[in-house]
Amino acid sequence: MIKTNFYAEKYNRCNDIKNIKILDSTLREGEQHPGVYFTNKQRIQIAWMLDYFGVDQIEISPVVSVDHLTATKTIIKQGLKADIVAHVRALKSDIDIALKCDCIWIATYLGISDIHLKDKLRMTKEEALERSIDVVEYAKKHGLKMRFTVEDGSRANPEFLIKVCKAIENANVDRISLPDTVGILHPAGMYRFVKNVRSQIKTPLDIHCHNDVGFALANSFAACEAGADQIHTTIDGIGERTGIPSLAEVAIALSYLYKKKNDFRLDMLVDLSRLIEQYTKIKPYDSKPIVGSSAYKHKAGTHLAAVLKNPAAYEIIHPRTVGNKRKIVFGELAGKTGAAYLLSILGVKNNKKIAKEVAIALKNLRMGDLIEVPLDIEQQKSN
Ligand code: HCA
Ligand code: CU
Repeated sequence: MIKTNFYAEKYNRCNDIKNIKILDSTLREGEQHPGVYFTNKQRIQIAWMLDYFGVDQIEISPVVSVDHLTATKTIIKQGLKADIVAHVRALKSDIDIALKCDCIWIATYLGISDIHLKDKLRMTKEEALERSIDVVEYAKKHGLKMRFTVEDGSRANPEFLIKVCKAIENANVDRISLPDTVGILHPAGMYRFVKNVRSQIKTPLDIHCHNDVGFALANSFAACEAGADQIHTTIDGIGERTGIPSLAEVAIALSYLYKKKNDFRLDMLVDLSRLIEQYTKIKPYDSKPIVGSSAYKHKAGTHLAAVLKNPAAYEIIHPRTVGNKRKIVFGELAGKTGAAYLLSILGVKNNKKIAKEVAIALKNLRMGDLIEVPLDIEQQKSN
């Protein structure tokens, strides 16, 4: 069991949460992010790395282009541990394309909110219900494992949502995805939304949260507390508009805050993020949790003084655990301890007076962050 803090762990205790799985959708939702397009070689490499990292399912859409169809087929042939889920529209013709890939898992989606039915699909509720049952029966008849996504579920009439869920459950759907497609719910709202479904439906539930207001991560866990057992992520959280929760944040929250046992190779998280940065040219902002370049930088003099004694004073997880690096930043906030440390790195030892003067000089220079150096205090102590 990973220890973080006795008291915090008491606050965080959460008995009713199950073992949560991760479906990564970098290759499907991620490619819906503006400007993102992977080559097939990149898609295959991303799938391998996600599998090695330890996600449970990897989602890709074979219907977007001929290239995507080839990528889906090739990735399925690799025999990875993770299930490869072919994401398609709720159309028999799309399911036929998925079947050509020799997939075991498919996911189909159909908008069921009034706005999607009326203005996007121009369909009545009865037609949508019939279509949902039809596609599930069709997929099951072909021996597929199937997830059905009630798209825009958080804005759908709850009675209709339950009606669709019950009908597809009766048709033997294997999983149901409850998406907050436009990121409109807050965590308590998400809890009630999922709880209502959970109390009437037995089928395992996925949760797919969009981040339009910044609640995607919190909502995903609120949904799990209400009974969902698989969270959708992408590397760095890329996706339509503002995306969905990032794999790194979900994996770390699961392991450290919710204390769920898993075999994730957490030390790959920064590598995964850098890989996506290289392929998409989208640099994660520096303060992005876990993978950001500032996630383990310490700057204020009081922080430096504490971190030099024990980094846990300001870090809950060792940077090496997630593949990141700790750095200390010397500038106008460095203070005496920071200045003394800077001097020691430069070979000037035990000079309190100079350290004081350097601290004042750094402050007077008003140049912000002058210099950054890596700090591997554990390594230094062991030398
Ligand atoms: C989309 C829809 C979707 C589907 C989610 C899911 C959403 O972008 O086409 O299949 O679980 O946000 O509703 O991504
Ligand atoms: Cu989505």
